[in-house]
Amino acid sequence: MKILFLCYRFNSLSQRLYCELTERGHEVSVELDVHPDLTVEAAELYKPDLILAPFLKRKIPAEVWTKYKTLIIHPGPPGDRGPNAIDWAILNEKREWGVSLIEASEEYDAGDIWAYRTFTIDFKRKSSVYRNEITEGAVECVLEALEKFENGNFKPKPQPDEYVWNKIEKEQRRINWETDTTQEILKKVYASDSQPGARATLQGKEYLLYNAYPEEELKGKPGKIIAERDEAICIGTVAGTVWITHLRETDKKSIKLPAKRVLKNLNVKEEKIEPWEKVDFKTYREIVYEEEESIAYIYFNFYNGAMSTEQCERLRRVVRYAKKKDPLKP
Ligand code: THG
Repeated sequence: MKILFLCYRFNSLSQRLYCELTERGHEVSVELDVHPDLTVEAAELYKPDLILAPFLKRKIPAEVWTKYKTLIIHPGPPGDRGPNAIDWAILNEKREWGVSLIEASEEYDAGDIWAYRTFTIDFKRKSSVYRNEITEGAVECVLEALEKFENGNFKPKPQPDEYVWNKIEKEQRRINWETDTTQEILKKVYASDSQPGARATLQGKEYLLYNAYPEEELKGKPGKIIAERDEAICIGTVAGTVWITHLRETDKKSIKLPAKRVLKNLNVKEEKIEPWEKVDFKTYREIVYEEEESIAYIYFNFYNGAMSTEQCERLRRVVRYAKKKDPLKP
């Protein structure tokens, strides 16, 4: 089949679907959403059998979806509509969530359902839900819908009673150090993970916060930075502390970096934990070394999957430790 992808960006889900479909012999063309006129033109030039929108924020012009069957991946269960769907799911502590393949219509996400999957999400960060549960579910939905479409006699189902989300306002992602519990702080950072970040004041200035971890040992005053570890910072809450690994200044040109590089005058204690130390409380650990039945395991959970020079060096140190240790010779 000739399939046209309409996407805001060729993101991880779009790339995954591209591979799944081309591997099955489909011809896929990708059109980025630059302007509605270009979308119309792309459809007219390519004349696809089917249009898929794996990751799209803007309206597909009626000229397109009335002429070509157009299916949209929505990161929520049937009946759920609107932007920031996963963010809302996390903020509202939903346990049951889903992904739907919705036929494009005039109203956002209000069209009939071609396929959907449901799953449980237990207090996870947005990027993890998107890249795992949503992506796996979306692939299954798309393959199922292609079969239904090729068979030719499938009638998609109207949506159940809808719930329409609004766009989340900046203020709803703001951390209030004086009143938010650690759980509420984690929730706001998890819901805003990767993009756009949770807002908070640190050292009298506003920042966007990313990648939070609970901490059970250290204590500190709400909103005060009390320690650092591997370029992450530990901040006091009303009842404990929380780790934040990445920060961004709020102006448009700034970029997300390890917290210690963004806060130029950080002067707090380094709370070091060696990767091979046994720790039985929740905390932030960038690299963990474990041994089991003469096998050494090194876990390195680097944010966004890219390594900085410093992280390479920290990892190399642990690899050296493992090599020297030679667990085969007790
Ligand atoms: N039909 C048509 N086009 C579509 C969809 C559709 N394009 C993609 C879209 N679904 C994906 N879902 C949504 C749902 C709601 C909103 C955007 C995409 C939305 N947007 C706000 C607005 O336009 O005012 C802006 C929110 C934001 O910027 O984040 O509400 O079903 N034809």
